[in-house]
Amino acid sequence: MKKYFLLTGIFVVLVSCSTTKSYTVLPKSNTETQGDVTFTQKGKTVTLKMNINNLAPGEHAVHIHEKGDCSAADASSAGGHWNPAKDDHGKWGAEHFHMGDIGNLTANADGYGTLTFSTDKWCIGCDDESKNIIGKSIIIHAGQDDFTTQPTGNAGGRVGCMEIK
Ligand SMILES: [Cu+2]
Ligand SMILES: [Zn+2]
Repeated sequence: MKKYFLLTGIFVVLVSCSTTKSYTVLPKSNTETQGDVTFTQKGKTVTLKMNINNLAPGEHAVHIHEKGDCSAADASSAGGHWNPAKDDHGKWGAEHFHMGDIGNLTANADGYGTLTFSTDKWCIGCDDESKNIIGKSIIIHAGQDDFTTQPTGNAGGRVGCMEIK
C-alpha cells in the first residue's frame, strides 16, 4: 500500500510539472498591433495562446519565423518561416508544412482576435533544435495565409512581431 501511494505521488508531480512563458507583441510596419502571447509546456505538449488587438478585421496569418529578431521596422529581421525539416509551406497537419506554419487568426470587427494552438512537435528550451521554439519569433501578417504559395503563403506584410526568448 505504501508503494502505491509513493508511485501515485511521483505521477502527480510529473503530470503537474509545466513551464509557462509570456510575451508582448510589438507593432510593426507602421501599425498599432498589440497583444500578448503565452506558451505553456505540460509534458510533451506545448500550447500557444494569443490575444491580439488593433488588427484589420479578417484573417491574419500567424507563423513562427526562424530568427528571434524583431528589430527591423517591417520585421524582415525575423527571416523566413521556421523550417528545420526543409519542407514546403502548407497547412499544419497536411502532407507538407513548416514547423512554424500555425495558420490564421480571425480578427473581429473591433480588430480583436484570439488563437489557441497545441502540439507535441515543439518544445520550450529542449536540446532538440528541430523542436525548440526558443530563439525564434512569432509574426502576425497583414493578410491571410493561403497555405499554397511558396514559401510564404502570400500572407503580405508583417504587422506584429514577438521574440521567443
Ligand atoms: Cu510569417
Ligand atoms: Zn511556412
